[in-house]
Parts: sequence; structure tokens; C-alpha cells
Amino acid sequence: MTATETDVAALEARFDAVVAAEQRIEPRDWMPDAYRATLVRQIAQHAHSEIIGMQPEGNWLTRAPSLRRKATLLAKAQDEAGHGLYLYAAAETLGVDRAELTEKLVDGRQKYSSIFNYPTLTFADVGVIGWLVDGAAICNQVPLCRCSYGPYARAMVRVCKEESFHQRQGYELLMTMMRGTTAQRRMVQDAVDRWWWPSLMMFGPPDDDSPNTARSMGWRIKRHTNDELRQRFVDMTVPQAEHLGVTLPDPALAWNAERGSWDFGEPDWSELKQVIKGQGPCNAQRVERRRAAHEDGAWVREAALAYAQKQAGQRQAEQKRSAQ
Ligand code: FAQ
Repeated sequence: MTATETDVAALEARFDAVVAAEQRIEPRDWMPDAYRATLVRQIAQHAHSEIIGMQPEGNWLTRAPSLRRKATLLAKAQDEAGHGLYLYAAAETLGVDRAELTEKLVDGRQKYSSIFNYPTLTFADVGVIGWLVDGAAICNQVPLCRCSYGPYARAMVRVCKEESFHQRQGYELLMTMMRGTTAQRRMVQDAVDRWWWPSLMMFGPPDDDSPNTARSMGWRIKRHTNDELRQRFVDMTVPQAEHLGVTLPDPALAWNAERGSWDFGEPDWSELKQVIKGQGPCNAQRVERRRAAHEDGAWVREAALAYAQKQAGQRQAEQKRSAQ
């Protein structure tokens, strides 16, 4: 072994020991290139999902049925923008540039969650997104609070607290509609029928078709497989659906006493593949709107940069004056 090989072996051994001891890898620590690349991929996709994820609900901001619902929805969308910011900041600790990540998103070189490519047809969709989509996000993200990469794990703690509030507001909205008219109850059931299967697909492909899971679990980035988390979500949601008074659109749903879990049907994996490939109902619209918003915001970024440069220049001039 050369001296360099010995150094790398020692660094690798330290990295493995930190991960095995459930401690955190921090930005300045040595890490394998593939670990860094996996984190950039996942965190960037996650950040893009939060930002694109504002669009489906944003569709109802100007048409919310009351001032209270509008204020709540606005606050939720703002939280999602904030989650995007924490996540881009976490990605930047790995040496990538946020502007470059955004370019990759709008060019189709990076992904975002499939779930945000479905339309929001009625106000009940706002409630169902809160209940099912945020519910699925919580199932997926609470374990990420124990992810081996420090900045990602810490960002997840706050994100999950806010997602819990989002889920509750969605459920409360749906409870209110279910206590309303027959037409309102129908709207809720229709929204549940449309969002149930896409929510199950949020967890990713089945384990035997998930190329990244084994390695990400080995590095303790992911803490559970896609199928484990999907099952956890179904088990959590079935009693909530009963309490709400809606039917989940899956004839195969049945309690399995032996497993102590709910059996459920197979999502249409070809649909997930199509949506991930960019061929879902709203992919083109979502990406186009993101591109337009990014271009429209160029003047804000330029102004902020010019202001920061001006401030830095003034600070330098002051330092020079006080040194004289
Ligand atoms: N959509 O090998 P795996 C939210 C891709 S935030 C699109 O299993 P992995 C908050 C995957 O990237 C929702 N693509 O991959 C909110 C990979 O492609 P690549 C976002 C998907 O990474 C709520 C390929 O398929 N949450 O909801 C999807 O081990 C309400 C093979 O898959 C996160 O991002 C999909 N559903 O596991 C906001 C959580 N599934 O990259 C607004 C963090 C898979 O090799 C309103 N991410 N793919 O080209 C994760 O936990 C993981 O990345 C998974 C995928 C579980 C999503």
C-alpha cells in the first residue's frame, strides 16, 4: 500500500466507524465520493419537491372558501418554501451550488416527487394533500431525522414538526367538509379516490426494483426501505380514513392478524415510471412554471447580490479607515 492508499483506508475506517456508532458525518469530514453524490441527489430532489410542491395547493390560494382557510393555506405554502431553503442550504454544505441545482431541475436533469404532478381539481384536494401527502411525507421523513449526514438530519427535525401541523390542518379541513353537505362529502371521497394511489407511490418503487435502497441503508442515509415505509403509512392511515368516514379505493385492503398489519393492493408501477419520466398529467406545467418563476426572480437575486457587494465594500472601507 502507498502512503496515500493508507491515508484513504484510515479515512474510510473512520467514516465507517462514525456511521456504525450512529454519530453524524459533518460537512468538513472526509466522506466517500459516492456517499456525497447520493446525498446531493436525494437532498436536491427533496428540496425541488418542496418548491414544486407549492404549486398544486397554490392553485387554490386565490379561491379559498374563507379568510381563515386562505391564511392557513398561505402559511403552509410559505412553510414549504422554507423547507426548500433549509434543504438547498443542506445540499450546499456538500459543495454544490443552489443555482446549478435549480438549472438541473428545470432542464429535467434532476427529479422531484411524482406526487406533485397531479392536478388539484377541488378544494377538498387541499385537505387530502395535507392528510395523505403530508402524512406520507412524515412517515418518510421522521426516520431521516436519524440520517447519518448531520445537516440533512437536523433540517428534517424542523421540517417534520411543520409537516405535522400541515397534516392536522388537512385532516381538520376534511372533517369539516365531512360534516357539511352531501356534495361536500362527495368532493372529499372523490379527492381521496384520486390521491390514494399516487400517495402510495411517493415512497418510491418496490424494494426489488429500488436500485439505491441497499447502499443508502448501508450508509444510514435511508433508515427503512420503501416498502417498509409504505406499509407503515397504510397502517397509520386506514383507521384515520374510518374515523373520517371515507373509503380508501383499494378492494384488497384487509386486516392481516398474523402480520398485525393491513394487506393492500399493488400500485400501478407503470404509472409511477411514466410520471418520473416526465409524462404525468401536470409535469410540463409544473416545470414550466418553475422556470418562469426562476426567470422572473432574476432581478431579486441580482439586487440582493449587488446589495451584499455594496455592504461588503462599505465594511472593507470602514475597516481600512479604522486601521489608519
Ligand atoms: N418521485 O432507488 P430508489 C413533501 C426515483 S416532500 C420521483 O428507491 P431512493 C413535502 C429515485 O429518485 C416529498 N422520483 O431511490 C410536501 C431514483 O431515481 P435516481 C419528497 C422517484 O432515492 C408535502 C429512482 O426513482 N420527499 O412531500 C420517486 O433510494 C405536501 C429509483 O428509486 C423526499 O424527497 C418518486 N416518488 O428512494 C410539500 C424524501 N421514488 O435519483 C408540499 C427524501 C423514487 O436514481 C405539499 N427522499 N424515485 O435517478 C427519499 O426518501 C428517497 O429519495 C425516495 C426514493 C424514497 C423518494
